Amino acid sequence: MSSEHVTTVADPVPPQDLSGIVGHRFIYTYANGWQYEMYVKNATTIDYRIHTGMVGGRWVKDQEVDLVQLADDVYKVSWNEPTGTSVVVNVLPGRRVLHGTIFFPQWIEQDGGRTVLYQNDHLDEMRAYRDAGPTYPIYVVPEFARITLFEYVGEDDESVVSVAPADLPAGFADRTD
Ligand code: FER
Repeated sequence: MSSEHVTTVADPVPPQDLSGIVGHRFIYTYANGWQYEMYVKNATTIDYRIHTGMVGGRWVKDQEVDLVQLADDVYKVSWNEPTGTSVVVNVLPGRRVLHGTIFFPQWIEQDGGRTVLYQNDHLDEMRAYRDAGPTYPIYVVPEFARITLFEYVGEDDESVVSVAPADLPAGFADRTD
């Protein structure tokens, strides 16, 4: 292998250009019908709302994530929640395609309603539920989704995700572009 193909933390292969996803808001519906909204606030932070599904109504700001570009038009976002849930989302904006795998601890499968709130006001409570479990077996939900809206709204804008899903104008999540 020639030295220009060595991958390192400081200089990864492929070289990273996150401009196609950072500062963007997208709304998508998983094949199981669950509708989500993600705002990539900057290269390390997302805000999101869950419009419908098992934990519809839940919303979160300032979730730290790992965000990478895997190839042209292919990004991967991964993180672990204070609830213990882990998520990996692969995003293909140009193709309007996304694939998410959610790894729920068992306590959320049994009683997901405990996470349906503005999580930022309940972080210690969520960590206590996480630590109480039960955690296993993990409930794995791997699904494709269709991106119905993908728009540039700018970086670090706290107004993009600032109200609960239920308090949005009628039809907000149904806008398409
Ligand atoms: C997603 C799938 C799951 C997502 C967030 C979650 C913002 C969060 C799940 C949870 O913690 O309840 O595509 O995007």
